[in-house]
Amino acid sequence: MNKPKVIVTRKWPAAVEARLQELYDVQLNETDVPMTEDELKTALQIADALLPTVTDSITADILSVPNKRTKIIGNFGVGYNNIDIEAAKKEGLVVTNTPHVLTDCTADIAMLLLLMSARRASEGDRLARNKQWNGWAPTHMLGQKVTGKTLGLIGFGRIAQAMARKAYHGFGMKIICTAPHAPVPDVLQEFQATYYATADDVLAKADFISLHCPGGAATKHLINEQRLKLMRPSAHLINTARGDVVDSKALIKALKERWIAGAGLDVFEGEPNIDPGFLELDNVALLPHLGSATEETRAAMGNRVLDNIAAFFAGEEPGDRVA
Ligand code: 8YV
Repeated sequence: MNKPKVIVTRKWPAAVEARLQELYDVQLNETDVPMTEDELKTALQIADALLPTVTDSITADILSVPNKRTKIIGNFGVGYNNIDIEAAKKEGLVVTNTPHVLTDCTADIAMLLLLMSARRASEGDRLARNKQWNGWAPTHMLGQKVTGKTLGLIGFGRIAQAMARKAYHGFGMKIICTAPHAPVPDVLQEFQATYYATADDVLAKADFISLHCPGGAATKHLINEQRLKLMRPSAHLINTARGDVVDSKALIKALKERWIAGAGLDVFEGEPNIDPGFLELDNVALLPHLGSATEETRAAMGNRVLDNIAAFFAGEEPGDRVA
């Protein structure tokens, strides 16, 4: 039997690419240059499986290309707002993602940004590098204490719970959260967390807000000017979810006019472009979408995609099917 044809849109960790080469008739992307819309359309016509990432926008137009051969899209990433899921369903395509394996590393980055923002780490690093440090002083670069403060989680899925675990056990933080559905009492009990029905309740009560909801139309600009004004002037906003959950212009205004104390961002609207307004501000820590960027996690994500397509080609239900 011929091996299924698989197209990988970006460069993956070497060990996973080697496994792909053993198992499939695979087209890798050595140059790592993202594929164009036309290349993605052609890929759907010649491959049995397409393996995209967050940088590939798999639109309804691409998915409706005639004479498709592709039956499964194995997304390398837990978030799948890069794929038009309704259109994929309409085209009869199976779509999978990579949950669980990136939970802790993404929560680590959220915690890192929380600490960076609270303790003014980016600003301090810039000061040291630019030789502007004149020496220790009792009132120099004071930030905010983290231990004992209230962390408000918007969304309470796997990554939010991992963040709650680190914050509660490691930093003695008080946990409050909101999500579309109230979590089961056992889950809240682990962190003595309090659930609120709306984001507005959490925004007003927390010292740190961390976003953990999916991207897409339903959460676009969830954090807008009006909601930023609900936050405390001493509060910080952390975003490791998706850039478009936050209205960038509103956040820049909030940081500039000190409606809030600071922000830590790993994701951006229209990334890799970052609104230049952020670059002029000292009270924002910026990371280039590093949530899952560890050697262990990126390999595990690739292997998870392989498990999903292997199940599919064996005629079984893939473990992480989202469409
Ligand atoms: C991934 C992420 O690296 O998995 C996700 O949803 O945001 C990232 O951590 C990226 O999506 C890869 O496609």
